[in-house]
Amino acid sequence: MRPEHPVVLITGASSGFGEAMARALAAEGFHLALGARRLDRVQALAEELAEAHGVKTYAAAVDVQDSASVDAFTAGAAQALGGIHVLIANAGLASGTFKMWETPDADLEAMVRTNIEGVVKTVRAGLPHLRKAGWGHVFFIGSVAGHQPYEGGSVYCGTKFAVKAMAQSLRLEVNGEQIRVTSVDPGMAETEFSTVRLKDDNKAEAVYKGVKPLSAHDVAECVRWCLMLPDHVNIDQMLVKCVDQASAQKVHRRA
Ligand code: NDP
Ligand code: 8X3
Repeated sequence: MRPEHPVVLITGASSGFGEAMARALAAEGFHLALGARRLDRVQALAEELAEAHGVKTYAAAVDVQDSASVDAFTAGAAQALGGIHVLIANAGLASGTFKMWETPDADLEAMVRTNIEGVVKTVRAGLPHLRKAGWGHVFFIGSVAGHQPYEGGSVYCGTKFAVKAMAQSLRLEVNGEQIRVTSVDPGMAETEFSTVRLKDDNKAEAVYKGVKPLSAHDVAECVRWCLMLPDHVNIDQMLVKCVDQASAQKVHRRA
């Protein structure tokens, strides 16, 4: 049965979607475990939301590439908050816009180890707590890039196709348990994503020029809506794009 105040664990809560999800779910009375590598940011957010909404919060530094770090974050969160009911495996990144044969090892490893291995490590550490509670919801954050590959995105798109496959597999694996599995797959959204990918603020700004992209809040609302549906309703997959984006590569720009 759904607890009155479920505990949500969010990776990548220091900016973008993760931060916006924390804000949206705190307003609904969810207790929060917030993790990212930038501890100062998740700590400040946790303090702000606890104060504003009277929810319990736990913040810790976590690197999702590292099993021991994920295990420690998860165990610390469960102990501090009395359990975990919802996992949001959100931490992720694109690094560069290389063609496959140009991709440097560092960028290849950053994407694969964060977007694929980090998701597995997050779910692997968190799932026992959902099972113990007998009620749970796992969110994967995929992408339009996991539906429509594009040039310069071979590795990133590959990781997001993998996220889509992992969500589908997990749904089969937990069938029979009260654990919902949802993949929320956004199109272009203005967060720190493009700055991280392009390592240049001006180039990042140009990605959204003449377009009204999704905001982090828009994506957080999708997660909140899936979560608030009755327990027997599972949204498997939600592909969400701004109106100006018709596909991964077809974007309408105003002058
Ligand atoms: P941001 O760059 O704003 O946020 C990414 C978050 O991931 C940060 O909080 C960052 O925190 C965290 N992160 C990155 N690497 C690690 C790591 N090794 N361990 C722990 N945390 C990590 O981007 P978004 O909010 O846009 O991205 C969130 C997710 O959404 C990603 O999976 C991305 O692929 C996906 N996405 C983004 C879209 C977009 O257009 N913005 C569209 C579709 C999907 P820190 O650096 O502090 O560790
Ligand atoms: C991020 C969106 O289109 O840059 O996943 O790949 S896109």
